[in-house]
Amino acid sequence: MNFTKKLASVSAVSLLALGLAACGDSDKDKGSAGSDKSIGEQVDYKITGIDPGAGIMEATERAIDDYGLDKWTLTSGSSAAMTAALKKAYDKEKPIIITGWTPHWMFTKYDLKYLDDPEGSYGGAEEIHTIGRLDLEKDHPEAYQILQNFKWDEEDMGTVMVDIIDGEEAEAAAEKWVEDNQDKVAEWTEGVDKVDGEEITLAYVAWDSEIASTNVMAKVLEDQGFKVKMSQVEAGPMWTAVADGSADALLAGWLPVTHKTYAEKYDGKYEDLGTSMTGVKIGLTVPEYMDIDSIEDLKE
Ligand code: PBE
Repeated sequence: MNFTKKLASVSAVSLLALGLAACGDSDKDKGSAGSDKSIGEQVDYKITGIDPGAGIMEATERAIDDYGLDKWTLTSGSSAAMTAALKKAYDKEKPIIITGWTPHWMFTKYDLKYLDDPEGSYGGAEEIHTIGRLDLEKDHPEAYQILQNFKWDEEDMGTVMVDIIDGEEAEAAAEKWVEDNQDKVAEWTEGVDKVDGEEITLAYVAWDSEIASTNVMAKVLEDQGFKVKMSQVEAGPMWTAVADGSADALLAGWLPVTHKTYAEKYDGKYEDLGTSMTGVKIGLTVPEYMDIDSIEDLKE
């Protein structure tokens, strides 16, 4: 916590203390630090989610079940709406519970923590897989090779994401990362022939992490001579597009848990081209200033 923030919370506490002294009895409606309301009451038993097709939404419904959170609801919207709600709550140090994942710039910009998940509703360490359509190797061997070689880490993706949230266009942020990381790109493209305008379609969802990865790969493939189309869709249609061959690949295959339902539904209709990142994670996320540590604490 930085000094200004500390000052702000100190003064909030003393104002609250003054208020209590003036009222002479405890005020149960404060709904923030110092409140004796349960976390559920403070946030109206609401978990702020993202687009309905996201795997983290399915995992959260599972968590609601696994932990017996009968009074709780998961609201859906978009990742942009969720991070806007987070900013609004965070700026006022209000309680909020969101569906978070890493890598994501929100963990860079705010002090956040995952709630412990002793039931394992969200799985453990996840990986991001690159998923190609059947026959991609035959039709576009050069793209196939590059997609198979694609590997980067949390810091790489974080750099692109933070540039975007700080106001850079996604394409420009990706271009900058590619320029600054020619050694990594060279590993992906080593020994791969250039092509002349072959068309490649990458399907993706407007999740911050996938906006970053898809723009970077689009730039790398373009530099290789491909004409790349980025097709922004919802999660279900993204998997369908690769399974029915209308898209060539997706970079957003979070497995083994997050996209398990999609991966099983389309089993045999795609090729797993490998892992681009390991040690990624999804889970319920709250600001550090909230006084809870585990999903179990939501039962109270
Ligand atoms: N995410 C980001 C996605 C996968 C990538 C965690 C929001 C999901 O939940 O499906």
